[in-house]
Formats: sequence, structure tokens, C-alpha cells
Amino acid sequence: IFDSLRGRMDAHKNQITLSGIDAIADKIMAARRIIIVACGTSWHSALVAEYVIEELCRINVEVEYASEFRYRNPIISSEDVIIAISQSGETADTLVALENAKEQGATIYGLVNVVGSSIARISNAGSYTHAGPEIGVASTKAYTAQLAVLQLIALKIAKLKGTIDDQKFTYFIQQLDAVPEKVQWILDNQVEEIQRIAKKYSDANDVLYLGRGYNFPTALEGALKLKEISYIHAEGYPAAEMKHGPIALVDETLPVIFVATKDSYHEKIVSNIQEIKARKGKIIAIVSEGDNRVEELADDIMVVPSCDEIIAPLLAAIPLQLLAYYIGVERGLDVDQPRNLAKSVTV
Ligand code: F1P
Repeated sequence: IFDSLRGRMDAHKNQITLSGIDAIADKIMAARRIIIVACGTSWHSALVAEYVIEELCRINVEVEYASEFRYRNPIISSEDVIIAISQSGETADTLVALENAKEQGATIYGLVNVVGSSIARISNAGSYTHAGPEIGVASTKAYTAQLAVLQLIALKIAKLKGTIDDQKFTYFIQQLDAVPEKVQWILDNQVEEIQRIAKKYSDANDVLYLGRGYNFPTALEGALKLKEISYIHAEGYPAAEMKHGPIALVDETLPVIFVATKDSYHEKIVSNIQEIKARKGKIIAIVSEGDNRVEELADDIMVVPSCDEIIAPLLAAIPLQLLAYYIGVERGLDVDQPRNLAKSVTV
């Protein structure tokens, strides 16, 4: 994944090589909005992209479940650019949504893993994620690769549009360039602890995942991984929505996983953690290295290296993927072939 990522960026020359974006750069510059369509895990990377593209490029982005978008009657025009995200490139809901949008004149940008797949072929331009074949049904390394390429797309558009300056561009490239070492650090230093946490909570019936800002889609993705691999009911929520309903679920039996890396929402997420603690929920937190404050509040922690908040989704997803994996193993399940799930949902 990261060889391909590194091959596409050059901080010294201040450039990112994504020929697909060059091919439709004019369309993107003039776009009324970008609509990102996807399903499942790919939909979560779309949500991260919405936050990052709106922040860095100041272009209006909407994120749609392809499974809804294809059936309703959305307003689409030739001024819209649709980004389709799919690991398999064969997901029927996404493919049909694209056929409809193309008929209405939209430009399609495909972000797929499988070379030559149907979604790649229907797209006007695109980028491959080059994550290699996914062995398991649940999308994991494809998700990481999608996030990485979407970050590059956002940076490239921001550079073209002039919404970030050269200094900021170089800073973000350096942040991305440091991701492989940071992921390795998580794998070298956190796996034993994640296995211990997995054992401790493997009998849970329900788990709540909370996050804010760039960490909110990670909460959704963590919950989806747990559902897919461990068959435990899990809900991902924006932490600020907790008080509008899910807080009623909290008691001493409920594990609540906070994606709480250091970012501009940190004070807010710390008070959310305190609210759960006051109601005796069990707190598991993903924290930035050296964050003693959250460490003191939490029952268990998984640590990730510090990074810019925009990059955090790339790091924070890894412990959650591992946690779902080890809980699945602990429950004696086939983590590569979960029941009822297909790798490509082609109907
Ligand atoms: C979408 C997806 C995956 C999920 C499972 C079923 O696939 O929902 O996210 O893990 O494999 O399909 P895709 O469009 O990204 O191939």
C-alpha cells in the first residue's frame, strides 16, 4: 500500500502523481459539488474524504450510500463529479448508481482496487488503490489504501485550486510519508495489549463506538468491523450525538470505545468520556502517545503515534481492525469468511 503511496508523491517537487485527477482537473475545478457514492467500509472512507476535501479544497462534498442513491431520484447535473469508491469494483449498488448518474451527465471518478473491474470501466477517469488482493471478506487493507489515496486526491486538488499553500502541502506530504513507520509502531507495540483487551471483552453483547470530527468515520468503521468479524452488535455514533439517544444504553455492562486521538475536538471528547464514566460504562480509548489524561479516565487504552488530525483515520483504524480480528478469534469464528457476507455484493 505504502510503496504505491510513496510512489505517487514528491514533497521536494511539491507534486502528487495521479494522472486520473489530471484527466478531469477542469471538471473538478468547475464542479458544483462532488458526490461520493459507496457501500459498507468504502462508505466510511468516503466520509473521511468529505471532511478532508471540504477542509482542504473548499469544494462542497456529499456522501451517499449507493444502495439508496440508485433507487431514489437524486438531482444530478453535468456540473457534478461523482467519486465512486469500491474495493471489488463490482458492487452492484455502486455500479447502478453510477450508470444512472452518467446518464444524467455527471463525470465519474472511480477509486477501486481491482484492475479492470466494472466500476473502473464505467468511470471517466480514476485511480487504483493497489492494495493487492484482499484475502478476507471484510475490507481492511483496502480501507487503509482508500484513505491514503483519498488524502492524496484532496491534497492534489487543494494544490491545483490554491486552497493550501506550498508549505502546508509539504507538511501534509511529510505527515503521509510518516504513516508506514507509525503503522509499524502500532503493530510492534500494541498487538499484545489489543489481544488482552479482546479477551476481556469477547463476551460483550453490544459495543458502542464514539468519535468526533475526522475520528467519527473511524468509530463507524470500528463498529462495522466488529459486526462483520465477531457478530457482536456494535453501533458507531458521533460522540456529540450520544446525548440525543444512545446514552440511555450506558450501564456497567456496556463497553464504549472512544476514538480519542489528540485533535481540535479533544476537550469535547474528554468530557464525553467523563459522561460515560459517570454512568459506569466501560471505557476503551484509542489515544495518542503520551495522553495521560485520557489514560487515567479509561479502563483500557490502545495507543497510536501522534499525527495531524487529518491523518488520524489512517492510524486509528488499525487497532480497531485488530480488536475485531482478535475478538473474532477469541470467539472461535472464521475471521476471513464471516457468515452471510460476500466479497463482492453483485446483486
Ligand atoms: C463493499 C462492502 C465491503 C464489506 C463486504 C461487502 O464492497 O460492503 O465494505 O467489507 O466485503 O462489500 P466494495 O464495493 O468496497 O467492494
